[in-house]
Amino acid sequence: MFGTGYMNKILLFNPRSARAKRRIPNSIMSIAASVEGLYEWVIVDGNCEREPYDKISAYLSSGEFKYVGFSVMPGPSLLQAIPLAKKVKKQYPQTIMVWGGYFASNQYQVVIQADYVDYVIYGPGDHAFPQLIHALEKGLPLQRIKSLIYKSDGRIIRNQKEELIDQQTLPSLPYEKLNSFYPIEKYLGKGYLGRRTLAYHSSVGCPFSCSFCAVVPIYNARWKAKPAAMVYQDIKYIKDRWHADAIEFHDNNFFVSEKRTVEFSRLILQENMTWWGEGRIDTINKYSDTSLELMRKAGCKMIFFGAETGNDTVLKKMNKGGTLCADEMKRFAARMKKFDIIPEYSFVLGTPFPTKKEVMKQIDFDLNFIREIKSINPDTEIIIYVYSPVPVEDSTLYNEVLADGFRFPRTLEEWISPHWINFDLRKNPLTPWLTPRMINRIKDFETVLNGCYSTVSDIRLNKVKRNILHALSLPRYLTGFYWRPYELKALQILWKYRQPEIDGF
Ligand code: B12
Ligand code: SF4
Repeated sequence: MFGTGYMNKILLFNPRSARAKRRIPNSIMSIAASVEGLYEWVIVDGNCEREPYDKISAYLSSGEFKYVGFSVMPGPSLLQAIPLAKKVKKQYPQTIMVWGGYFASNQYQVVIQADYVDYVIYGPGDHAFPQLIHALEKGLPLQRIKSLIYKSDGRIIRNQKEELIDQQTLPSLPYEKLNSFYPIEKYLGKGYLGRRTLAYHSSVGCPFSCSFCAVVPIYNARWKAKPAAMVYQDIKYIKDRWHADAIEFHDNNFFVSEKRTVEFSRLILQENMTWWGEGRIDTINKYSDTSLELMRKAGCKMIFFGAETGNDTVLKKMNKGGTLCADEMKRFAARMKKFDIIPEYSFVLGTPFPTKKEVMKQIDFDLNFIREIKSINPDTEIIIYVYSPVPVEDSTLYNEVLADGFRFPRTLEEWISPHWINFDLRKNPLTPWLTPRMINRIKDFETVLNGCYSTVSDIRLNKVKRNILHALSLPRYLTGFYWRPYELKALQILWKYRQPEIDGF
């Protein structure tokens, strides 16, 4: 059954987000799934197009498209999303522009104020998007559409947020149709995990409320997952149809339920696939040895963990929750050695303190803590972020940040200035308490650390290059002399050293 004819087709756009490796665009695919069978839709993926606007314009000039949906996360994808949305609205003013995704949800005020965005859906769009299109098609009121933000008489209206959707009720993603726009094989990238890596998203939200995390304002400490059997079925289908041999789970917190992880591991065991996901140290540390052994046997090769800091007081300020503490991080790094699962520890450096001296002291404390983790389990991969505030309202950390004078941009255009793009990349944020000296200290350490222990996920970096980097950086690492490691930086640029935190995992 298709809407009311040809004039209400939907164009869904996924702006370019990665420099190289493409991934199945699960966000925009979920939105496509939500209108599949109801309205005609097409996908334009900025990651697969040299000039996405040409493709968009070719569709829109047919006059058959009424709705344009943009999936917008922060960072470099804004560099396409913002100018292209503006251009679409200018050239095709009759189209209705809807934005969704993490950026649109967390920064909705600035998004909805742009005169080229008509509607924002904050949080999951699986129900809200088809409901919005239906209401617009039928001229129905919008007040009851949960998670919708719109303008009315110059005011911004933010409807009530929808409860989390039971994930097993959601339709399967329209892979075959995506394949008709862009070959799925091209989305199954070669990487550390395998030759054909599938990106899969099996749960939404997270049960925790860390005050630096973008998941919190959207999901408010709630988590819902697809059952293990459903996850397995989807993966098996892609494996059989397109020969995927590895899986990147894109869930914010894949491992919340030991039972589900174990069930999934039992099912996937026979498929000979490798996989990776994100979890919490204190959650997985409560898994039994038997579960961890099974996971490894079933292909779990590496797990990403938010370690954040080695300072328990800062963990508290971050509202990290659970039982996570520096001591557990150390014990867990040691425990993972036994199972041959690589722990990937991510740290958030540069949180605010009353004085600059204290900020610097904490940075140095964390750098030393990272070294300690490396000495306990040298295989631990280290990811370093610099704290970039997210609007977690009413959290101690965010309130402190506002009191320190931090402000988000007031227009969408400002978000695409180079320093705000860097802010999004969580590498060089413009927080008032960080000085260039502090940022350099973090970056210099990171360069030396990456030289000494190059990430295993950079598959292009051969043994010879690794050895050269290691030999060159070792004296610096051993003596703690990180200052201006230009020689290492030059080699990393020359060899296009891959940073998982920027290029994806
Ligand atoms: C895959 C991924 C990427 C991919 C690219 C994805 C792509 N678009 O092609 C790569 C690896 C390149 C990447 C990079 C970055 N990412 Co990223 N990424 C993710 C990840 C892991 C999965 C996204 C996904 O597929 N989700 C599955 C879908 C189903 O969920 P969803 O996106 O929320 O979509 C739902 C709703 O948002 C909404 N929706 C989404 N789009 C639309 C569109 C419309 C029209 C509507 C109506 C609704 C709607 O409905 C969907 C279905 O319910 C998320 C974390 C996560 N679990 O979501 C982080 C995440 C989005 N990334 C994040 C960040 C910060 C980045 C980076 C900026 C920095 C970094 N260092 O990681 C880089 C920069 C790249 C860039 N933006 O250009 C943050 C965003 C934080 C924030 N402040 O908002 C997240 C949340 C991770 C995190 N927990 O911190 N990322
Ligand atoms: S545990 Fe991870 S995903 Fe969950 S709120 Fe904290 S940082 Fe975010």
